[in-house]
Amino acid sequence: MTTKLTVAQAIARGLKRHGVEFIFAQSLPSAVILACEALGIHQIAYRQENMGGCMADGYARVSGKVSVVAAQNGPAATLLVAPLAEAFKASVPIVALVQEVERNQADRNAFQEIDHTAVFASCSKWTRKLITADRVHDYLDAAFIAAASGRPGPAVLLLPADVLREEVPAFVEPRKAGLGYWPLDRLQPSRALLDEVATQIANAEHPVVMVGGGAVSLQASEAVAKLQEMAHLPVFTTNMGKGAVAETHTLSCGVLGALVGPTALGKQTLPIYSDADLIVQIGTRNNQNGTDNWRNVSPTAKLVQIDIDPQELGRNYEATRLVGDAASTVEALIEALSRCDLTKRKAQRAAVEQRIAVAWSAFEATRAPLLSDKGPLRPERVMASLQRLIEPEDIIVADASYSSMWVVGQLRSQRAGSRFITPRGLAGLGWGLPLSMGAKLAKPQSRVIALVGDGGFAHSWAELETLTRMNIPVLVIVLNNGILGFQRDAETVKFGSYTTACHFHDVDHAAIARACGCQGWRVSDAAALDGTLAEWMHSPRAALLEVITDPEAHPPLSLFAGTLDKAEG
Ligand SMILES: Cc1ncc(C[n+]2csc(CCOP(=O)(O)OP(=O)(O)O)c2C)c(N)n1
Ligand SMILES: [Mg+2]
Repeated sequence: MTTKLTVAQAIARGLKRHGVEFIFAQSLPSAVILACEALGIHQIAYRQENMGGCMADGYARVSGKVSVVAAQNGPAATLLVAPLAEAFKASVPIVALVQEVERNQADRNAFQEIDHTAVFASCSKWTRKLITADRVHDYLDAAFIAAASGRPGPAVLLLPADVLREEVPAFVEPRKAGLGYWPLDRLQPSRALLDEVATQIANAEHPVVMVGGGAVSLQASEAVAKLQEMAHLPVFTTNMGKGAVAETHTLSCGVLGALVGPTALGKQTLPIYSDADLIVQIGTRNNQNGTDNWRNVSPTAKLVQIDIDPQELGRNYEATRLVGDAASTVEALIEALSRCDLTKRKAQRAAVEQRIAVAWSAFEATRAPLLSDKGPLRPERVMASLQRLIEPEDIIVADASYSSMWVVGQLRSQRAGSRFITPRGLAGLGWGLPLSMGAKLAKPQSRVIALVGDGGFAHSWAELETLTRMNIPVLVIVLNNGILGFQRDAETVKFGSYTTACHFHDVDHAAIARACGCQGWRVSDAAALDGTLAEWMHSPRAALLEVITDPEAHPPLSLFAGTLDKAEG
């Protein structure tokens, strides 16, 4: 039996075949969204494309599925550039379905016509236009394959409005495979290479592991946790890798990146990393922030890099190349290690654990004064309140700027695979709220909390209405210090002065939330903070908690060494 389908309907069916449950959109391309809704694919109707793309990002990061965002041609399409750029840099698979002008209107100055291929060239792995109805399945599947295979990232499928209305010819066979998950292929290096690396790990004097954002899926986290335990290896993570292991494990050294100032954990743990003669890196790009300006990696250390992207291997340091997906490569490495004599590792374990325990205690001691109940509240105090209340299944999301640093530097992950989501691909402001919305849709049973600065949050206020309308019960904690904190501080240390942009008029964020139908509270003292947070944890709903925080507080970034952070003790 053949049912005649339009291209738009065929696309909706294709999305269903790939397991798509949500499409982040604002009604456009209308034929596609109507067809999706008719098939039970829920439209998460964003207020602005920037945010919609970022919701799709959060959804893909947490669900392990390829997410789908859709937009109109022209101005709407250009607003997708920023979130796709974040996803491109952070390796998150998103399929963007973008309407294109009708074929016979191309290059005639049609309304809202722009060269989309050029627009998306810098921020997608793949951008193509569907130009005939008979190729619809080929192109839709190609988009999913581009997004989810190899190093994941965004793929853009351009859909001319007239093609969407055409019927798919009867001779076109429907496809059957579901391609909506990632990584699509589980590649592994050769056994010989894995055996060689396992022997190096067994015999090294002081091996360590550094885990990045490429290893935060549940499967990869479980594998890394197993590697840590069976081979007795100290494990660090990058900002994006936070949560890959339990930071309460005796061999966990927490996050190491640019947070190495006086009150940072990194100040205490950096020597453990610098002393390494062998560093096993899993899914990390050795980027600027992750390595503190490429300073943390000892020049004498040997590197082994596990990465799905062959071009990341050896980019900044020479490394033994283990090309493969994090989960299956680490699992294969564990197998190779089980064939090795690990006596040396076992013998060193107690001393390594002791060194790590001393580092954590020193960190706790140096930050203790910052956790005071006295106002104005420090963000560290807010994080301490959160730490007391969160459970391992909760998902913590941060906006760019200091919020990301408070989350990665102050919270302690309680289990392998717990999720801390930071927009460290490009660190664009405004991503905290939409990332948290995508995360909540992906894992509705988890409580989701977004920590945002007042500057960054102003990019996303409008989506508070989406929270209410779509019933997405996340908590947004706004750290209101009244300033563009990082901007002010970075300019101060670089120029001795800062521009007039840095101070804001007083904004009542709680009132904005209430106006959009969310709960909204504003607190400035410790008791109210703790009480309100506990109340929300007990009964999570779409809400905003605005905390008035100390504008003098800054996280202990290396950038401030010797200036804002004076003589280091
Ligand atoms: C889209 C975007 N615009 C500008 C910047 C540059 N920038 C980085 S941090 C920052 C200040 C952020 O202030 P706020 O969100 O209030 O956080 P705070 O540092 O005060 O905690 C700015 C302007 C950016 N990262 N992204
Ligand atoms: Mg601020």
